Amino acid sequence: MKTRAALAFEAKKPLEIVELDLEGPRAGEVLVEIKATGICHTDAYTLSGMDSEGLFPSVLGHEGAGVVVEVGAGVTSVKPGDHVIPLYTPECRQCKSCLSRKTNLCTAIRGTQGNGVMPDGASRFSYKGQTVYHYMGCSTFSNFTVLPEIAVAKVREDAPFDKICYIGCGVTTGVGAVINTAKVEPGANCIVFGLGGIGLNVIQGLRLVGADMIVGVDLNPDRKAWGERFGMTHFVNPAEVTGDLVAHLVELTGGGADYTFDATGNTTVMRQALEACHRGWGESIIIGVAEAGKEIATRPFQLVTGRVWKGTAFGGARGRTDVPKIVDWYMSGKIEIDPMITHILPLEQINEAFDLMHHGESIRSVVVF
Ligand code: NAD
Ligand code: AHE
Ligand code: ZN
Repeated sequence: MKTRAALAFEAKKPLEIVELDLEGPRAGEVLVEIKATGICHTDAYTLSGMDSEGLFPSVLGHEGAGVVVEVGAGVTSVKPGDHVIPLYTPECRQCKSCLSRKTNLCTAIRGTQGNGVMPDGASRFSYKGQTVYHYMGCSTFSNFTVLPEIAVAKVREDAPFDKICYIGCGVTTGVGAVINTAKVEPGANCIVFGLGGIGLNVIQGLRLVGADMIVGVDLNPDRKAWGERFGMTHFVNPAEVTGDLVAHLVELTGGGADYTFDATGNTTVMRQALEACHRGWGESIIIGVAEAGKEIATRPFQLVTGRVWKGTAFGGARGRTDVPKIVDWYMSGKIEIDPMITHILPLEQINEAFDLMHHGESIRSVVVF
């Protein structure tokens, strides 16, 4: 079949709207009509050419929602007509990682996913006879895409696609980092670095669990009002701090934070986030993705004296189990999504969504098909 898609021909170039060829689902796979997709900073990161797994030409996008159109042989958990959210972190419920109950990082298809192909080693996308790669196992910048059955979460049918697509990455990552990874307790003092599409969801997660102090740190002064809108109690703009930022944050939080979160992807900020933790028990959660070649550093003393460095992918969420629950939380008003979706655009304007992100003018842009 043919599908309209925004194709990344090569790094650093605008996406081009083209008609691709798409093969149907094979055994264990589903064909999904994508109705809406968010644009996450990770898409921009891969398009920048700094992702060590970045492949071109490819169909980017990993924050979608849509409807199952067709299923391949042996598929039992979803059927045509079901509403689904694609999962870049699948949940096979059979691999060592899924069975460990210690991680959400299912390993069933991670190898082929990182190579831009389906589990059988081939791509379903092509353009004028040339292979086009899948991205993060999702490729939601295409109107139709093929996914393994284990990489879709079935969700309720009354939830709006143009809002719940954000649960496919940003919402789940931010809220999940608080609940699943840090396991923040009521009354905690916390600092969130980077108040964008992910960081604001960390903030609303902290409000949800009853954190006391929610400090937001961002270089963009416009983010103060955004943070306050979702529960931030204090705002710090590093550009306005005289002296050392870490010392300022340690003093503000009465000796350091119980939990800090990096949602910038900047390795200098990651160090600041670790060192702004309270001596003896503070935990710092890395959410941001840094470019190939970047490394994090701190004095071992920081860890010897009880600070803990952790990371989180997809907020520690087990997609097929947790994503339908997060959709319920949104539908019941427990978490907010609508105000964070600042721009809705047609596919033809998808490059504007990247510009808005880079200029700090959007929280989340969503493309509707
Ligand atoms: P975004 O562009 O919407 O937000 C980033 C924010 O960080 C902006 O508000 C920006 O002003 C701020 N910022 C940048 N540099 C800063 C600095 N030095 N100090 C303070 N603030 C700074 O991006 P996003 O979509 O929210 O993504 C954030 C990061 O999270 C990216 O690195 C992205 O790749 C990553 N991410 C990780 C996961 C995961 O599963 N671990 C999931 C989604 C996104
Ligand atoms: N290919 C990248 C990996 C970047 C990365 O860490 N991705 C996150 C999701 S970001 C979503 O916006 C993730 O899920 N990581 C776990 C995994 O298995 O990739 C690189 O930098 O090499
Ligand atoms: Zn993402």
